Amino acid sequence: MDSDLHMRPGLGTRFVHGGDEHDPHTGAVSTPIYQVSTFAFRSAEHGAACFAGEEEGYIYSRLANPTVEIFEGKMAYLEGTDDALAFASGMAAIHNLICHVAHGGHVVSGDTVYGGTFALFDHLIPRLGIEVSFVDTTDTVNIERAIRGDTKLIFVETPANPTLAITDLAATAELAHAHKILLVVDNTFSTPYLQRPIEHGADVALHSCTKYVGGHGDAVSGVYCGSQELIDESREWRTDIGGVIAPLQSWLLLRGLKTLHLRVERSQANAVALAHFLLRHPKVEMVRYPGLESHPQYEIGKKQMLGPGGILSFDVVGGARAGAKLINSVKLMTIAVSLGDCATLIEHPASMTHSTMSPEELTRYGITPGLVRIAAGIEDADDLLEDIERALALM
Ligand code: LCS
Repeated sequence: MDSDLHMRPGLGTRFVHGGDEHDPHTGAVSTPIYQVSTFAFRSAEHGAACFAGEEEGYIYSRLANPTVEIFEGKMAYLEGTDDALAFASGMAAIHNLICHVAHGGHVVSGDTVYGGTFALFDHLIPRLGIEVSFVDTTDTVNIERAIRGDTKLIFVETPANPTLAITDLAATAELAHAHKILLVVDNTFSTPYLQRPIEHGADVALHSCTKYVGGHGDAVSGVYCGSQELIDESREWRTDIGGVIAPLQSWLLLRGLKTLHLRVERSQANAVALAHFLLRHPKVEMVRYPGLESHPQYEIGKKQMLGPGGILSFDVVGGARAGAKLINSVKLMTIAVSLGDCATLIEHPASMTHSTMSPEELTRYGITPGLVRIAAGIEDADDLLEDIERALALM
């Protein structure tokens, strides 16, 4: 951003201008894609000095790449952290963070998280000697009870996928710091436009950039933002484990960020319209959306989020069979997992995104058999309402 601009520009301005300067060599307005795996050294001595860390210079794109660094810098700017590190997927970001912060220790995780995160925490990470306790983080008493002497971090999704449960960030951060452990927030659903966890005391803000950051359903990637010390350590782990983001993906995400505030506003307006429509519909049993006063953590959501976001879930009268019929009956909405796309996506968590959980776990964590999740896109609200109204009329 031009240094003449005042220090705290509006949010939209931050998304358009913040963190990515015009290319200093050419003045290119769009960040160049450094589609390159390796970088030439001036001499043997120069190469040795770069490897020894005595001279600054790019070496190899698994270690660092200019396009990737610009994306990471922009995410750190938007989340308000010293630095950020980007990965080939959201799951690669979570894996890196958990392995390097929690190795040999214990993690307290929210009990409603994306099904892939649950599988990593419940099925795989314990094999590496990392224990995970799943608790309902909407009540900090549950978190406090689960903290042990070897707990290294608290991991929460807020709002959570797919129940939209909200965790009080400020209260959880206070608890984490009293025990000298990190609070990691998966901020995928909110984006740094609607919620900036660091401002509420969290230590790390993490994203599946596959969603709103990219925003066009064409890039799988992830990132996390935190202190310089943390990110420097994480970089060492990423260098040796791999899972680095590609330059082209970074460029797609930089392009996505320039319109994120507009897309999120529109997606949210569509979700608000859908939530209010579904709330009144006789064939719908329960609507879970942070923008409804009936949401159990409505007040906390209002306190820490700029708006309720673009994702909602609900139960259709008649359970799983009715949910499937509804999903099969929509015409405009696309039956697909993922979220934060321009197109509205509809899915069935119990058999799709959260099928990594057993029927008992689904019940325990409030993912009912008939739950349907809609991730609103940026179409016209009237068309989405007509689509869902027509589909519900067939039930
Ligand atoms: N965190 C959250 C909150 C997510 O929703 C997802 C993916 C991830 C992390 C993992 O990111 P990825 O590796 O896919 O980039 N959520 C998905 C979903 O709800 N439908 O499909 C993927």
